[in-house]
Amino acid sequence: MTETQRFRIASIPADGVGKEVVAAGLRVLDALAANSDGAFAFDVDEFPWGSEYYAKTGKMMDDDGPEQVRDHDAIYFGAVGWENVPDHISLWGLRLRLCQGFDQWANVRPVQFLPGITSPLRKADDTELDWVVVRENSEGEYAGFGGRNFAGREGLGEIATQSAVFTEVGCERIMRFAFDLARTRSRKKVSSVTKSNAQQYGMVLWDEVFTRVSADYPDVETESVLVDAMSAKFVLRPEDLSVVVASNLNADILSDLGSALAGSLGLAASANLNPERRFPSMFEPVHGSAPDIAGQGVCNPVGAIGSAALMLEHLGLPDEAKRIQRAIEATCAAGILTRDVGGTASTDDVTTAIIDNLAD
Ligand code: GGG
Repeated sequence: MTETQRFRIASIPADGVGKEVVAAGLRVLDALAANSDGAFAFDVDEFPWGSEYYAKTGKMMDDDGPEQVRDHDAIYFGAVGWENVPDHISLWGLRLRLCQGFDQWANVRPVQFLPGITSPLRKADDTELDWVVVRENSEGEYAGFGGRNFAGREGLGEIATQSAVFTEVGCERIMRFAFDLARTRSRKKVSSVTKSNAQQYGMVLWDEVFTRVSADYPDVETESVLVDAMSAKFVLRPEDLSVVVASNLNADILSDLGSALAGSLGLAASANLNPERRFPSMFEPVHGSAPDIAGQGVCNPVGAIGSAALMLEHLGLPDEAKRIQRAIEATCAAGILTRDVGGTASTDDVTTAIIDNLAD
């Protein structure tokens, strides 16, 4: 018998529904491993970081937190944000500390239209829709560059600046990532999104790098679209999209719009990748901690379970990733849905149905 391939996963459920959906995703991974005839297994270390940890320690994670998770094969993350901690402290203290510290510069966010889910988009009834938002995840508007002047000025009060940082290297690597991804898809097209008419420095650099990089991919169609026009296009001409590459903030907003069009934010999966594999990559649902429904057992686990599938693909288990994806589709098609997508099933019901459908 061949030796079992073991994967070390750092699980960080963090806040609110993050705890419920990560538990659901881990159940699915356990079920897959149990049925693998010893081919692979997951050794999961859970870290208690998040807003409750902050209430006890004054920190979102340990000072040496990144060191503690660094040797893992991947990080499985839930969601961050709770009312006891200002949002910018919780985001920068945990999620962004990991994304930026581990140079997870590519954030891949597929927008998938699943069978059995009613989209608010009329075209979703009869047009095949599926695109991927590739988010620049290391700089741009999230560079954390700026300051506040507490002295204030007569009549003006306090002053704050927040600068976006665009580097040629940062733009080029995310664009090449998007083009390489487009080459693996049936529609070979990359749409680049900026607001370069108004933001004439960083985003004009982005446009110029896009033009230069495109020349190396003559087989891939391209377009450059302003973010306001792209928001309209998500609604009006989504069939024309395949890979959409955008800066940190623009892609964050667009991917929420895409998930809402696909039926719910609860469905959307995401991968924060360090493509060079110098650091662990991190997999998490796009949604946040959803305090309004947290702890009730009703949140949608599909985004987190889809993120576990992206993690398996990254770990070199593409067939198992496809099994999870097919099980998600079968479960939705059978109408086993949580209430955000019009159903009455609980988080556990949907998770159990996905596990049952893994066998097919
Ligand atoms: N699971 C995703 C998550 O926790 N997101 C929290 C959030 O507020 N994210 C903002 C961002 O990533 O820009």
